[in-house]
Amino acid sequence: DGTGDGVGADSPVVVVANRLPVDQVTGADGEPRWQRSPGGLVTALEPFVAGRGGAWVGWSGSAGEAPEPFESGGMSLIPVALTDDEVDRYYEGMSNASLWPLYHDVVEKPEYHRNWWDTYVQVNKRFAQRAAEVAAENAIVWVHDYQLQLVPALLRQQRPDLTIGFFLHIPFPPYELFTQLPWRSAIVEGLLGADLVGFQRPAAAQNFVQLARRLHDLPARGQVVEYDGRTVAARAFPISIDVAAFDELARSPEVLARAKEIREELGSPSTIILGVDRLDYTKGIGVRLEAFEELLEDGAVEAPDTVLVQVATPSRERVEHYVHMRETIEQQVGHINGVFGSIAGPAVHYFNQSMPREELAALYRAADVMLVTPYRDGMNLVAKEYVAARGDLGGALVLSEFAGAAAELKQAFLVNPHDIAGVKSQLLRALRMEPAEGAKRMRAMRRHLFKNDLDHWASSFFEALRSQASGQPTGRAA
Ligand code: GDG
Repeated sequence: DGTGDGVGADSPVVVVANRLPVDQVTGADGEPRWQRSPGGLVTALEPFVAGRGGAWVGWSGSAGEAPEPFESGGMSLIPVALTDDEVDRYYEGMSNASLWPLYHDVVEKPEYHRNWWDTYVQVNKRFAQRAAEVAAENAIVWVHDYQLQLVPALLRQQRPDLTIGFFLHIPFPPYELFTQLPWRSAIVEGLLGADLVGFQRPAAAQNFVQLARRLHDLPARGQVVEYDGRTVAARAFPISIDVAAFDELARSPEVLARAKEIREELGSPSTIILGVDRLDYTKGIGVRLEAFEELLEDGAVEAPDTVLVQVATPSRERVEHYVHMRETIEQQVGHINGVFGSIAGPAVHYFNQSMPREELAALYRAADVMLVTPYRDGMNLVAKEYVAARGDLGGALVLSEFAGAAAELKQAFLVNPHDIAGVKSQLLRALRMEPAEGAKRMRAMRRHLFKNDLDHWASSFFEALRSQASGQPTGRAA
């Protein structure tokens, strides 16, 4: 790369994430085969990984023996095996019933179990071991998310030649909450193994630096912590979507025709309100139902002239918190429809199903108001997809201040999801807004998104990682 630091634009890259970028499906012949997962993350990272001996280390998604490594899309995919017990304790337990609720401001009470933690350590070691085995000399390793926070330090112990980046997709809590965690020091030390720790928001990066200072007494200048004779940078890299691709999908004749058809199939209501989320307690689905119900009660809106369509994609169905929340939501929907539905149709159209991307795009295009009301969310890509889908400059976005996306989509109708009165009044404003005003807001948000797409996110992270690594006092050998 000309700088002689060995960390160049063409350094081999290894991605380490809980899941591989492919899903195992059963082909028409009944044989299992691999299919690329739909997520935008894969598309964004592929150019950095593929074609330079790059690899992706991750779990296949089913318990039991790991398949042999294989090539796909120019990358070597390296499956990591998890037993049934490990899925229970590392994935559903420690990751999704301890860390997930803790990092989302204890919206639900996190559970802490020593055997979950022991398994988390054991699985993190396995991921680090596999990454250490496959990474070429001086390679760049990019570790993802809360399931693998110990990997950076474990990897550095074995492979000091590597440049290590970490990105956390979910929020990072303040000192006062984080320090609940019985294994708080181990997690911070795990992350400090990286050269660069990336977060969705600047506040999360600050929380991390503060923890390093207060918990570990480490010197820090601005966003850079000194640790173990190196420096560790903490910075925000707000993630995005492939905006152009989503825009194009939402303009396709098929999607436009389907959007029209959706409105007709709903009984041609004058107003469609939409929610799309994984069925997760952080997403504030109940808040939306409550606000909508009160507006119906107040007579401010009427069903089925105004309907709420809620897609709640099944998620983490074996974790107890999720079982409860689903029951509560379904009861709420049943109640609203019982009271406000009619023979002409329900007030709330609820789907506990996963839908094709094209169908989501058509729903975005059909929706007059998009409701995104998480209590806490790292970013929230649904809000960005809605804006990307509205090339017609129609529609309005109601967005929680507690989603990372709120820092960027400033022309949305921002709400505090804990304040039902506020959600109701913002929803009414969005419903009653003049089209010209809506177009102005949408245009501004789209302008921001087109400049800040997923490629921009991935390349800013890599650029910052390279520059951080080449500035290390130890100097990575060329
Ligand atoms: C985590 C963080 C952060 C949803 N239902 C269906 C479906 N989806 C797609 C959406 C969107 C994605 O799933 C959800 O992304 P979000 O960002 O909204 O939320 P999380 O899953 O919680 O993601 C979050 C993200 O990581 C990235 O860093 O933004 O804060 O929590 O793309 O469209 N897709 C399809 N069918 C569905 O039924 N095809």
